[in-house]
Amino acid sequence: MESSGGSETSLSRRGCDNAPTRKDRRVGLIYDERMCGHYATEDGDHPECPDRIRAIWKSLESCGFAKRCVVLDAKNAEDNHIALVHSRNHINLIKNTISKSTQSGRRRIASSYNSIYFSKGSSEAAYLAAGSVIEVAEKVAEGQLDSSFAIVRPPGHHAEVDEPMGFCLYNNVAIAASFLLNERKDLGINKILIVDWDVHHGNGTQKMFYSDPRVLFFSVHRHDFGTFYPTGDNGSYIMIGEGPGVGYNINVPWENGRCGDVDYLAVWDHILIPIAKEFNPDIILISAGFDAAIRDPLGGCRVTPYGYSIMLEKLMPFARGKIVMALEGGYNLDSIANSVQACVGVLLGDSPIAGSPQSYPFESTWRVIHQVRQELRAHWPIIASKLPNKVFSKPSPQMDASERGFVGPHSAAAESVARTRIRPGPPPLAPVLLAPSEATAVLHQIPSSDSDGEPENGTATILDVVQTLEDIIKPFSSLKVDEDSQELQKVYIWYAAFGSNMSMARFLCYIEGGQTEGMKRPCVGSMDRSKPVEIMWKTYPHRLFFGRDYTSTWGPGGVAFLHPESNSNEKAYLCLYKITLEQFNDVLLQENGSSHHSSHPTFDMTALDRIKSETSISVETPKRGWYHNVVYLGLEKDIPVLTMTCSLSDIESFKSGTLPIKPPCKEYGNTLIKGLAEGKHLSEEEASAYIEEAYTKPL
Ligand code: X5A
Ligand code: ZN
Repeated sequence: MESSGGSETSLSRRGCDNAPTRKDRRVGLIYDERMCGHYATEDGDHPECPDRIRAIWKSLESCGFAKRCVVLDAKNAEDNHIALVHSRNHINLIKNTISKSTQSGRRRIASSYNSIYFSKGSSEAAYLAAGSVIEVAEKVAEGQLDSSFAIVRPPGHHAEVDEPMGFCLYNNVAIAASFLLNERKDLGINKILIVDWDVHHGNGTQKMFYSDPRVLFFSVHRHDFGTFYPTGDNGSYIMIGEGPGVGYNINVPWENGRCGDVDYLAVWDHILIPIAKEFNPDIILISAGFDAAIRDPLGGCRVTPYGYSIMLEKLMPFARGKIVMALEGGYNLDSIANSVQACVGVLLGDSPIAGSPQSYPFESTWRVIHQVRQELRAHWPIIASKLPNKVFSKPSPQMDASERGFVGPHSAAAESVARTRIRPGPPPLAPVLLAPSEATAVLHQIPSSDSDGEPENGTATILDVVQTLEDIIKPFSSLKVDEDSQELQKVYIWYAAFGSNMSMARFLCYIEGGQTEGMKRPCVGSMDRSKPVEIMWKTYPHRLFFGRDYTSTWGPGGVAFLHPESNSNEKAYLCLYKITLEQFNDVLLQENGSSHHSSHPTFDMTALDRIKSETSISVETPKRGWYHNVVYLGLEKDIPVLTMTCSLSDIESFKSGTLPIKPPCKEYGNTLIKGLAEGKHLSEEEASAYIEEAYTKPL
């Protein structure tokens, strides 16, 4: 692609192709091809690949940004600087062991770590990545540069004191922070804010500064209740630091994927920015992963280049603009190239790229923001005020059924507009997303009823104002993040359960998250956490049976399947839940062992149309579990009845004995009986006889 701006992937931006009228800020850039010498030798498709930084560099060159920046040479980090955060043992591993080993030796060593590969050039790349971040951080701290972006790999934020992890060898950002604080005291950098917006938790960085109040570490990441990489509790919001560092570690753990611009901006407005004001950093280091970007294959989130540019723009007023960005993750080449381009434009001082935040923050976003603020309120009084739980009443018809909850989100859009339209003067760069209580302050003159900002008597007044804003809001609400899911959540189906999901409590785990007795691990739940709107029991002339020998939910034992080839001698009891097609997709994903919510539905409207004539459809799920065969069981009150079971070829294998027929384990069996008894068509005795027959009678 040429630098003339004809590139399809380059962003529309004033000043991208033409020189801006005002003088560029001095922005440092580092890129070095030698960092491509680190690559996965066994796995040509490894997401953390050399082309990542090549794609970024190419896009910065072709849009003309590279020319407008100060391009610096990459530098090797010195061992004594690395040793500020890593053990000598770890340095020895990266410096000597992996360079001196044979390829098979490297493979063996790498396999003893979590998500790590090594190649011949890994050591050199790791030294250049760490050294380059030090280099730009030093130049920015000295004032030779206003800000900078280090396009480095391998990434760093998962690297622990004594071990590489999660594609990371040296913790580049932590090393640079420690370097400024300990080796360049003369530069007067006493307080550092590290913003880690990589979609994964920055476990390594957190640990390195956990008791250090000079470093405020802020990480926003998918946590999915501890099931998302790097898994466990370290990324939880309760991890706020220790000793003198209490209050200086802030985690914002998403409960689910699909978070996008508005979710991140809500967190910026309600947590990060107020606290950054209070902390008043001398410099900001950004662990800039772009795996929360839309279309990233690992992240499952939806941040756009516009979103990243606003997140960055909102940090520019701090530390007199001294911002050092270092690449972490990000695995869709186009997404990372466009996102970095958007950020470098902001650093250069260009006017913002076109875009607008879409839709409203998720209900879960407000929940998480609330939890984080509660946890940190004692340390940061600025966020001590309570975010009210329910301020406005139910959304109006055109607003309802939004996949994004009505608690807060509805009002958030209103407030955005309120600020943009009601306030005098030019509209702000980006809508400031306000909590409902803070909205009342913006729409001042409207009395708020109590100190918690939870209006009772004042509700009508606020609602009136919101109502009058409806017309202005409409253009906002019609901007859809994901056309598909907007459609899916308006379409109802009956999900017919024949296994443990016949027990309402068990099934609700797929909707609301959590686990019931006997389950080995919790579910993430659906994006739409509303309960089934109707429940009905029915029998079908199909055969229930139990096969295979293990489930991740229940452990060892058989799993319930339905043999859907109609046989009038058979009778299966099914519990029908009326849920949305979107919820059905979320159930389908969880049944097939995925903790992800994919942004593209597996079973969409087209599939729903098709299944009526084809009877069953095998769907693609990320992990392809045992329940990927969606079966159509007819209509009930004009609504399609769907269930999910194994493939017909699996059924053949069960018949021939290639796959085992097995009874369910005790906990699973109990839940099944409980579910059937809830339906009131069977007594507990009849239910257990029905279950027993299902694994004793031959198929
Ligand atoms: C830096 C980064 C992700 C590791 C995922 C391992 N690491 N499954 O994004
Ligand atoms: Zn990541």
